[in-house]
Amino acid sequence: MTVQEPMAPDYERAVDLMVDAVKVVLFTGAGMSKDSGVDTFRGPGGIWERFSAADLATYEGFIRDPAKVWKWNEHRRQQVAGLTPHQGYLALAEMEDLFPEVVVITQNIDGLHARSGATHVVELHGNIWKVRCDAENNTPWLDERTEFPEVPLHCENCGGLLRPHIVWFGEPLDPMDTLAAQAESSSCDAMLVIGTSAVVYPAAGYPMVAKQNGAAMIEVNIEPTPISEYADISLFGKAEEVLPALLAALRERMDKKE
Ligand code: BJW
Repeated sequence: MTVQEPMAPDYERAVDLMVDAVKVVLFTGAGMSKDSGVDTFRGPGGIWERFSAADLATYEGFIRDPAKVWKWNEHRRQQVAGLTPHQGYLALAEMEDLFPEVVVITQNIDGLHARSGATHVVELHGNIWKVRCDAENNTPWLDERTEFPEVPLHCENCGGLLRPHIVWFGEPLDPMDTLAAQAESSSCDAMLVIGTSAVVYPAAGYPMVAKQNGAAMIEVNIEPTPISEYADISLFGKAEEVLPALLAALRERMDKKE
């Protein structure tokens, strides 16, 4: 599908849907980071057009060639380390001033929500800045190196393979994360669904959990997705433009109410 010109977003309607919310969930995907310079996975120019998901995003691919997977992730770390969260990220972090409870549920592994100041983030697909030992299957730890002495990385404790703390295809998500995502989605008053193609499960199911439990659903994307027909409104445009505008519209309405 080609990228369409953004339609005029209906911010007033979105504000109506959000303004009285106590809990807001911000559900994000790769499109959220696109405007900071991180590639999306699908669509024109997406990662899966140039790289093999079977090689780079499955456990079987990792065991076949761990050095290749680590090299790719070293490259992505270098890319992400040099980026700044865009204005849309800052707008989402600022929403914490407007609502009693704001929770980010993200499919992204780049850590940009935390870097932009978000305080409550559930990372469904892991974090590229964490590693764990494949042999010991232990608790992941932070490893923020952008250059590795060797690839693949090995565990200092047992000599086994270290792996990125990323959820690959066919792997279960951390039950603590899915429990949190289910609980937050089913108890929120409004969910913003930003920059996701909504095709990867179980993550793609959480917007519907929110909707089925009575939350308003506001989508932000450059083009329609499978979520669009269930959304109360879709704001079509880039995250870096739509989110600051939405924040401004929310602030204006809230200031008037005071
Ligand atoms: C913009 C923009 C701008 C662009 N502004 N917007 C049910 C049916 C069929 C299959 C399954 C099913 N349930 C499970 C499966 C299997 C599979 C799956 O869902 N496959 C589908 C693809 C068919 N799911 C899994 O395997 C999951 N595990 C699992 O189910 O385990 C079960 C199990 C239980 C018990 C024991 C064992 C197993 C795991 C999924 C892991 C996903 N991992 C990845 C990447 C890992 C690799 C890596 O990064 O190193 O996570 S895949 C990739 O997709 C990445 C993303 O988080 C994820 C979602 O993508 P996202 O974020 O939506 O990005 P895109 O690129 O798809 O979309 C970008 C969007 O942004 C687009 O809409 C653009 O329009 C928009 N956009 N610019 C705003 N400027």
